[in-house]
Amino acid sequence: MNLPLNIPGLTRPAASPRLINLYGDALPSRQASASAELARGLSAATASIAPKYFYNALGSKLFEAITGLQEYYPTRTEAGIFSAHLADMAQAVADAGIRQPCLIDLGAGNCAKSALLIPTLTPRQYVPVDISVEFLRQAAEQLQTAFPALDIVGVGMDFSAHLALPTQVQADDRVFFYPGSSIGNFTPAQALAFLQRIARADQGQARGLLLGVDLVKDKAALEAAYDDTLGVTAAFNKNLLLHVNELLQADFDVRQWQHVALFDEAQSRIEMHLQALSEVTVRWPGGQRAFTRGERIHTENSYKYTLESMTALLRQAGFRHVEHWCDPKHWFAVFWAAI
Ligand code: AVJ
Repeated sequence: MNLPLNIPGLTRPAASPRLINLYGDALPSRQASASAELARGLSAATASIAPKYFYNALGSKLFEAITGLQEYYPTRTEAGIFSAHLADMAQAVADAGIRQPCLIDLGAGNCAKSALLIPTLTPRQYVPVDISVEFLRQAAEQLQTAFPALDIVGVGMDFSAHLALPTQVQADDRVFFYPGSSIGNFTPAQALAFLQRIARADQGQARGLLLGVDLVKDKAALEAAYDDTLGVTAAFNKNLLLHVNELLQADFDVRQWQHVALFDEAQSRIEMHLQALSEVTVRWPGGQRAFTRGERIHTENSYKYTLESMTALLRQAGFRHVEHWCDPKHWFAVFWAAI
Protein backbone atom coordinates (compact mmCIF):
# COMPACT_ATOMS: atom_id res chain seq x y z
CA MET A 1 0.00 0.00 0.00
CA ASN A 2 1.20 3.49 -0.81
CA LEU A 3 0.59 5.97 2.00
CA PRO A 4 -0.96 9.23 0.91
CA LEU A 5 1.36 12.17 1.34
CA ASN A 6 -0.14 14.97 3.38
CA ILE A 7 2.46 17.59 2.58
CA PRO A 8 0.66 20.73 1.33
CA GLY A 9 1.49 21.59 -2.24
CA LEU A 10 2.42 18.00 -3.14
CA THR A 11 -0.01 15.74 -4.90
CA ARG A 12 -0.17 12.06 -4.05
CA PRO A 13 2.26 10.14 -6.22
CA ALA A 14 0.78 7.55 -8.57
CA ALA A 15 1.04 3.98 -7.31
CA SER A 16 3.97 2.17 -8.86
CA PRO A 17 4.00 -1.46 -9.85
CA ARG A 18 5.99 -3.95 -7.81
CA LEU A 19 8.57 -5.85 -9.83
CA ILE A 20 10.02 -9.15 -8.73
CA ASN A 21 12.96 -10.30 -10.80
CA LEU A 22 13.49 -14.04 -10.61
CA TYR A 23 15.37 -14.11 -13.88
CA GLY A 24 18.39 -12.08 -12.86
CA ASP A 25 20.29 -11.48 -16.12
CA ALA A 26 23.20 -10.31 -14.03
CA LEU A 27 23.47 -13.45 -11.91
CA PRO A 28 26.62 -15.47 -12.71
CA SER A 29 24.60 -18.70 -12.40
CA ARG A 30 22.10 -17.44 -14.98
CA GLN A 31 24.85 -16.44 -17.39
CA ALA A 32 26.55 -19.80 -16.97
CA SER A 33 23.39 -21.77 -17.67
CA ALA A 34 22.49 -19.59 -20.69
CA SER A 35 26.03 -20.01 -22.05
CA ALA A 36 25.92 -23.78 -21.57
CA GLU A 37 22.52 -24.05 -23.28
CA LEU A 38 23.63 -21.86 -26.19
CA ALA A 39 26.93 -23.72 -26.67
CA ARG A 40 25.08 -27.05 -26.63
CA GLY A 41 22.58 -25.84 -29.23
CA LEU A 42 25.27 -24.46 -31.52
CA SER A 43 27.34 -27.64 -31.27
CA ALA A 44 24.51 -30.06 -32.10
CA ALA A 45 24.40 -31.81 -35.50
CA THR A 46 21.55 -29.49 -36.48
CA ALA A 47 22.45 -26.24 -34.77
CA SER A 48 19.68 -24.45 -32.90
CA ILE A 49 19.10 -21.45 -30.63
CA ALA A 50 15.98 -21.37 -28.42
CA PRO A 51 13.46 -18.65 -29.42
CA LYS A 52 13.37 -17.18 -25.91
CA TYR A 53 16.74 -15.59 -26.79
CA PHE A 54 15.00 -13.34 -29.35
CA TYR A 55 13.85 -11.14 -26.52
CA ASN A 56 16.63 -8.82 -25.44
CA ALA A 57 15.64 -5.13 -25.26
CA LEU A 58 16.02 -4.61 -29.02
CA GLY A 59 14.39 -7.96 -29.80
CA SER A 60 11.28 -7.02 -27.81
CA LYS A 61 11.08 -3.76 -29.80
CA LEU A 62 11.54 -5.58 -33.10
CA PHE A 63 8.77 -8.00 -32.15
CA GLU A 64 6.55 -5.04 -31.32
CA ALA A 65 7.31 -3.70 -34.82
CA ILE A 66 6.39 -7.10 -36.33
CA THR A 67 2.96 -6.91 -34.72
CA GLY A 68 2.30 -3.73 -36.74
CA LEU A 69 3.23 -5.28 -40.11
CA GLN A 70 0.58 -5.74 -42.77
CA GLU A 71 1.67 -9.37 -43.35
CA TYR A 72 1.69 -10.30 -39.66
CA TYR A 73 -2.06 -10.93 -39.19
CA PRO A 74 -2.04 -12.69 -35.73
CA THR A 75 -1.87 -9.65 -33.44
CA ARG A 76 -4.59 -7.57 -35.10
CA THR A 77 -6.79 -10.62 -35.74
CA GLU A 78 -6.57 -11.61 -32.10
CA ALA A 79 -7.28 -8.00 -31.03
CA GLY A 80 -10.40 -8.09 -33.23
CA ILE A 81 -11.57 -11.27 -31.47
CA PHE A 82 -11.01 -9.66 -28.08
CA SER A 83 -12.95 -6.53 -28.95
CA ALA A 84 -15.83 -8.51 -30.50
CA HIS A 85 -16.14 -11.03 -27.64
CA LEU A 86 -14.80 -9.32 -24.54
CA ALA A 87 -18.16 -9.37 -22.77
CA ASP A 88 -18.56 -13.10 -23.55
CA MET A 89 -15.09 -13.76 -22.15
CA ALA A 90 -15.83 -11.88 -18.94
CA GLN A 91 -19.09 -13.85 -18.67
CA ALA A 92 -17.24 -17.15 -19.17
CA VAL A 93 -14.85 -16.21 -16.33
CA ALA A 94 -17.80 -15.34 -14.08
CA ASP A 95 -19.62 -18.55 -15.07
CA ALA A 96 -16.60 -20.51 -13.87
CA GLY A 97 -17.23 -19.02 -10.43
CA ILE A 98 -14.18 -16.74 -10.57
CA ARG A 99 -15.10 -13.58 -8.65
CA GLN A 100 -11.87 -11.67 -8.07
CA PRO A 101 -9.58 -12.68 -10.90
CA CYS A 102 -5.84 -12.44 -10.67
CA LEU A 103 -4.85 -11.98 -14.32
CA ILE A 104 -1.47 -13.61 -15.02
CA ASP A 105 -0.11 -12.46 -18.36
CA LEU A 106 2.54 -14.88 -19.67
CA GLY A 107 5.01 -13.10 -21.97
CA ALA A 108 3.33 -9.77 -21.30
CA GLY A 109 5.73 -7.77 -23.50
CA ASN A 110 4.27 -4.27 -23.83
CA CYS A 111 1.10 -5.29 -21.88
CA ALA A 112 -1.02 -3.91 -24.76
CA LYS A 113 -3.32 -6.96 -24.91
CA SER A 114 -4.08 -6.88 -21.21
CA ALA A 115 -4.81 -3.16 -21.47
CA LEU A 116 -7.72 -4.16 -23.75
CA LEU A 117 -9.01 -6.78 -21.30
CA ILE A 118 -8.59 -5.05 -17.95
CA PRO A 119 -11.53 -2.60 -18.14
CA THR A 120 -13.99 -5.48 -18.78
CA LEU A 121 -12.39 -8.29 -16.76
CA THR A 122 -11.66 -5.92 -13.86
CA PRO A 123 -9.00 -8.13 -12.24
CA ARG A 124 -8.18 -7.65 -8.58
CA GLN A 125 -4.50 -8.11 -9.39
CA TYR A 126 -2.55 -8.00 -12.64
CA VAL A 127 0.67 -10.01 -12.97
CA PRO A 128 2.66 -9.42 -16.15
CA VAL A 129 5.40 -12.06 -16.54
CA ASP A 130 8.28 -11.73 -19.01
CA ILE A 131 11.88 -12.78 -19.56
CA SER A 132 12.75 -9.31 -20.93
CA VAL A 133 12.92 -7.65 -17.52
CA GLU A 134 13.80 -4.05 -18.39
CA PHE A 135 11.12 -3.94 -21.09
CA LEU A 136 8.64 -5.38 -18.58
CA ARG A 137 9.48 -2.73 -15.98
CA GLN A 138 8.72 0.09 -18.41
CA ALA A 139 5.54 -1.56 -19.70
CA ALA A 140 4.27 -2.14 -16.15
CA GLU A 141 4.94 1.50 -15.25
CA GLN A 142 3.01 2.70 -18.30
CA LEU A 143 0.11 0.39 -17.54
CA GLN A 144 0.02 1.68 -13.98
CA THR A 145 -0.44 5.19 -15.35
CA ALA A 146 -3.43 3.99 -17.37
CA PHE A 147 -4.90 2.07 -14.38
CA PRO A 148 -3.68 3.93 -11.27
CA ALA A 149 -5.70 1.87 -8.78
CA LEU A 150 -4.79 -1.57 -10.13
CA ASP A 151 -2.54 -3.82 -8.05
CA ILE A 152 0.29 -4.73 -10.46
CA VAL A 153 2.97 -7.29 -9.62
CA GLY A 154 5.47 -7.69 -12.46
CA VAL A 155 7.50 -10.91 -12.46
CA GLY A 156 10.71 -11.32 -14.44
CA MET A 157 11.11 -15.04 -15.08
CA ASP A 158 11.65 -17.75 -17.67
CA PHE A 159 8.24 -19.42 -17.37
CA SER A 160 9.20 -22.03 -19.98
CA ALA A 161 11.36 -23.62 -17.25
CA HIS A 162 8.95 -23.51 -14.26
CA LEU A 163 5.73 -21.82 -13.23
CA ALA A 164 5.98 -21.45 -9.46
CA LEU A 165 5.04 -17.80 -8.92
CA PRO A 166 6.25 -15.66 -5.99
CA THR A 167 4.07 -15.39 -2.87
CA GLN A 168 3.11 -11.78 -3.75
CA VAL A 169 0.90 -13.25 -6.46
CA GLN A 170 -2.68 -13.90 -5.31
CA ALA A 171 -3.26 -17.64 -4.87
CA ASP A 172 -7.02 -17.65 -5.53
CA ASP A 173 -8.99 -17.07 -8.71
CA ARG A 174 -5.97 -17.21 -10.99
CA VAL A 175 -6.74 -16.66 -14.65
CA PHE A 176 -3.80 -17.25 -16.95
CA PHE A 177 -3.59 -15.20 -20.11
CA TYR A 178 -1.35 -16.62 -22.82
CA PRO A 179 -2.15 -14.68 -25.98
CA GLY A 180 -0.46 -14.25 -29.36
CA SER A 181 -0.13 -17.97 -30.06
CA SER A 182 3.15 -18.15 -28.19
CA ILE A 183 2.05 -21.68 -27.28
CA GLY A 184 3.11 -22.41 -30.88
CA ASN A 185 6.78 -22.16 -29.86
CA PHE A 186 6.40 -25.47 -27.98
CA THR A 187 6.10 -28.83 -29.71
CA PRO A 188 2.61 -30.31 -29.11
CA ALA A 189 4.10 -32.61 -26.44
CA GLN A 190 5.79 -29.68 -24.70
CA ALA A 191 2.59 -27.63 -25.04
CA LEU A 192 0.66 -30.38 -23.26
CA ALA A 193 3.20 -30.45 -20.42
CA PHE A 194 3.08 -26.65 -20.19
CA LEU A 195 -0.74 -26.59 -20.05
CA GLN A 196 -0.65 -29.26 -17.35
CA ARG A 197 1.80 -27.11 -15.37
CA ILE A 198 -0.53 -24.09 -15.59
CA ALA A 199 -3.28 -26.25 -14.08
CA ARG A 200 -1.20 -27.93 -11.36
CA ALA A 201 -1.85 -26.97 -7.73
CA ASP A 202 1.88 -26.79 -6.90
CA GLN A 203 2.70 -24.70 -10.00
CA GLY A 204 0.32 -22.32 -11.80
CA GLN A 205 -2.76 -23.05 -9.67
CA ALA A 206 -4.98 -21.86 -12.52
CA ARG A 207 -8.76 -21.70 -12.33
CA GLY A 208 -8.89 -20.83 -15.99
CA LEU A 209 -6.88 -19.96 -19.06
CA LEU A 210 -7.45 -17.51 -21.92
CA LEU A 211 -5.29 -18.76 -24.77
CA GLY A 212 -4.59 -17.22 -28.19
CA VAL A 213 -4.01 -19.79 -30.92
CA ASP A 214 -2.97 -19.30 -34.54
CA LEU A 215 -4.84 -21.64 -36.88
CA VAL A 216 -3.75 -23.63 -39.94
CA LYS A 217 -4.33 -21.69 -43.16
CA ASP A 218 -2.88 -21.47 -46.64
CA LYS A 219 0.88 -21.70 -46.87
CA ALA A 220 1.40 -18.40 -48.74
CA ALA A 221 -0.35 -16.34 -46.04
CA LEU A 222 1.62 -18.13 -43.31
CA GLU A 223 4.99 -17.71 -44.98
CA ALA A 224 4.38 -14.02 -45.78
CA ALA A 225 3.66 -13.41 -42.08
CA TYR A 226 7.13 -14.74 -41.20
CA ASP A 227 9.02 -13.19 -44.13
CA ASP A 228 7.71 -9.66 -44.53
CA THR A 229 8.76 -7.38 -47.38
CA LEU A 230 10.25 -4.73 -45.08
CA GLY A 231 12.61 -7.26 -43.57
CA VAL A 232 11.57 -6.63 -39.96
CA THR A 233 11.22 -10.36 -39.22
CA ALA A 234 14.64 -10.93 -40.82
CA ALA A 235 16.10 -8.27 -38.50
CA PHE A 236 14.31 -9.88 -35.52
CA ASN A 237 15.80 -13.27 -36.45
CA LYS A 238 19.33 -11.91 -36.99
CA ASN A 239 19.23 -9.88 -33.77
CA LEU A 240 19.28 -13.27 -32.06
CA LEU A 241 22.91 -13.58 -33.16
CA LEU A 242 23.75 -10.21 -31.59
CA HIS A 243 22.13 -11.36 -28.36
CA VAL A 244 24.13 -14.61 -28.49
CA ASN A 245 27.32 -12.60 -29.07
CA GLU A 246 26.50 -10.74 -25.86
CA LEU A 247 25.52 -13.80 -23.78
CA LEU A 248 28.16 -16.25 -25.02
CA GLN A 249 30.81 -13.75 -26.16
CA ALA A 250 30.53 -15.35 -29.59
CA ASP A 251 31.66 -13.64 -32.80
CA PHE A 252 28.67 -13.97 -35.14
CA ASP A 253 28.70 -11.50 -38.05
CA VAL A 254 25.04 -10.94 -38.99
CA ARG A 255 26.03 -10.08 -42.58
CA GLN A 256 26.99 -13.73 -43.12
CA TRP A 257 23.48 -14.99 -42.35
CA GLN A 258 20.20 -15.03 -44.22
CA HIS A 259 16.68 -15.21 -42.79
CA VAL A 260 14.64 -18.26 -43.87
CA ALA A 261 10.97 -18.94 -42.98
CA LEU A 262 8.98 -21.89 -44.32
CA PHE A 263 5.78 -23.74 -43.48
CA ASP A 264 6.15 -27.50 -42.94
CA GLU A 265 2.68 -28.85 -43.63
CA ALA A 266 3.39 -32.34 -42.29
CA GLN A 267 4.33 -30.95 -38.87
CA SER A 268 1.94 -28.01 -39.09
CA ARG A 269 4.60 -25.51 -38.16
CA ILE A 270 6.41 -22.44 -39.42
CA GLU A 271 10.15 -22.92 -39.06
CA MET A 272 12.56 -20.02 -38.90
CA HIS A 273 16.22 -20.54 -39.61
CA LEU A 274 19.38 -18.54 -40.16
CA GLN A 275 21.26 -19.81 -43.18
CA ALA A 276 25.00 -19.30 -43.70
CA LEU A 277 25.65 -17.28 -46.88
CA SER A 278 29.18 -18.69 -47.08
CA GLU A 279 31.44 -21.06 -45.17
CA VAL A 280 31.85 -19.58 -41.69
CA THR A 281 33.35 -20.56 -38.34
CA VAL A 282 31.82 -19.08 -35.21
CA ARG A 283 33.97 -18.95 -32.08
CA TRP A 284 33.23 -18.42 -28.37
CA PRO A 285 35.26 -18.98 -25.21
CA GLY A 286 35.67 -22.74 -24.92
CA GLY A 287 34.16 -23.70 -28.28
CA GLN A 288 33.61 -23.15 -31.97
CA ARG A 289 31.37 -24.35 -34.78
CA ALA A 290 32.12 -24.52 -38.49
CA PHE A 291 29.16 -24.04 -40.86
CA THR A 292 29.18 -24.95 -44.54
CA ARG A 293 27.58 -22.59 -47.07
CA GLY A 294 23.79 -23.04 -46.88
CA GLU A 295 23.88 -24.73 -43.46
CA ARG A 296 21.16 -23.55 -41.08
CA ILE A 297 20.64 -22.69 -37.45
CA HIS A 298 17.06 -23.52 -36.40
CA THR A 299 15.80 -20.54 -34.40
CA GLU A 300 12.03 -21.01 -34.02
CA ASN A 301 9.04 -23.28 -34.52
CA SER A 302 5.60 -21.74 -34.58
CA TYR A 303 3.02 -24.55 -34.56
CA LYS A 304 -0.41 -23.93 -36.06
CA TYR A 305 -3.43 -25.75 -34.66
CA THR A 306 -6.97 -26.51 -35.75
CA LEU A 307 -9.96 -25.78 -33.51
CA GLU A 308 -10.27 -29.54 -32.96
CA SER A 309 -6.60 -30.24 -32.23
CA MET A 310 -6.35 -27.45 -29.63
CA THR A 311 -9.64 -28.39 -27.99
CA ALA A 312 -8.35 -31.96 -27.64
CA LEU A 313 -5.01 -30.77 -26.22
CA LEU A 314 -6.72 -28.58 -23.58
CA ARG A 315 -8.99 -31.43 -22.53
CA GLN A 316 -6.05 -33.78 -22.34
CA ALA A 317 -4.29 -31.26 -20.08
CA GLY A 318 -7.17 -31.50 -17.60
CA PHE A 319 -9.34 -28.50 -18.51
CA ARG A 320 -12.94 -29.66 -18.26
CA HIS A 321 -14.71 -26.74 -19.88
CA VAL A 322 -13.31 -25.60 -23.26
CA GLU A 323 -14.83 -23.01 -25.62
CA HIS A 324 -13.45 -20.64 -28.24
CA TRP A 325 -14.11 -17.51 -30.29
CA CYS A 326 -12.81 -16.90 -33.83
CA ASP A 327 -12.49 -14.15 -36.41
CA PRO A 328 -14.81 -14.45 -39.45
CA LYS A 329 -12.03 -16.00 -41.62
CA HIS A 330 -11.11 -18.54 -38.93
CA TRP A 331 -7.46 -17.49 -39.02
CA PHE A 332 -7.07 -17.21 -35.26
CA ALA A 333 -8.90 -18.39 -32.14
CA VAL A 334 -9.11 -17.39 -28.49
CA PHE A 335 -9.84 -20.33 -26.20
CA TRP A 336 -11.33 -20.20 -22.71
CA ALA A 337 -10.48 -23.30 -20.71
CA ALA A 338 -11.61 -23.79 -17.12
CA ILE A 339 -10.49 -26.40 -14.61
C1 AVJ B 1 5.53 -14.53 -30.25
C2 AVJ B 1 5.96 -16.80 -30.73
C3 AVJ B 1 3.81 -15.88 -31.13
O1 AVJ B 1 5.40 -17.35 -33.53
O2 AVJ B 1 4.27 -15.72 -34.43
C4 AVJ B 1 6.83 -13.58 -34.96
C5 AVJ B 1 7.07 -14.91 -32.75
N1 AVJ B 1 8.43 -14.97 -34.82
N2 AVJ B 1 7.50 -13.55 -36.10
C6 AVJ B 1 5.07 -16.17 -33.59
C7 AVJ B 1 7.41 -14.49 -34.15
C8 AVJ B 1 8.49 -14.38 -36.01
C9 AVJ B 1 5.62 -15.17 -32.56
N3 AVJ B 1 5.26 -15.60 -31.17
